[in-house]
Amino acid sequence: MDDEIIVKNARFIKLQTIVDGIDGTIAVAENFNHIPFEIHRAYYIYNLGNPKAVRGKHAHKKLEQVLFCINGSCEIGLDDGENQQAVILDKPNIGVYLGAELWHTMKKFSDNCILLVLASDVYNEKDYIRCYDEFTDYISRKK
Ligand code: T46
Repeated sequence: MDDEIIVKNARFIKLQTIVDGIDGTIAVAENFNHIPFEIHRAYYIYNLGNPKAVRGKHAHKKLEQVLFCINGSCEIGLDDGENQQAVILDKPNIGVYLGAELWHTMKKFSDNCILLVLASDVYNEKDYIRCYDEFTDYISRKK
């Protein structure tokens, strides 16, 4: 698995943590500080007990997001239309930034996985590209 992200419009994000001794750790996400946009929606995905589940399989035209696996682990597949890469999320304070126009998948969820997503906008189905051929057409039209 790669330590560096080579696909366009993606990078790892490390949250500030405050280690409170044996009593726990706090991870902090602030707009335009740890998170490179203003957060307009947060959602989380859980009950990921199906080992064959593959989520995502789409790109967004404009939406920016940061994904954190705040419990357990999973694999995020990234594809900018030219480069493909898979990264593992398994630390609650290390997420992956997904900019616009990035095909992504989420899979290999551990039983206890909880995926937290911070998003730059509210839900809008019109922002999704859910067909891979449409995605590659969309990317090449913008070149
Ligand atoms: C993304 C990845 C990382 C809503 O109605 N409101 C919402 O806020 C969301 C997130 C989803 N939905 C509906 C849309 C679909 O009918 O829930 C259904 C499942 O959504 P989707 O198939 O897009 O779920 P994932 O897990 O493939 O993708 C989600 C986000 O939808 C997406 O924006 O980038 O997580």
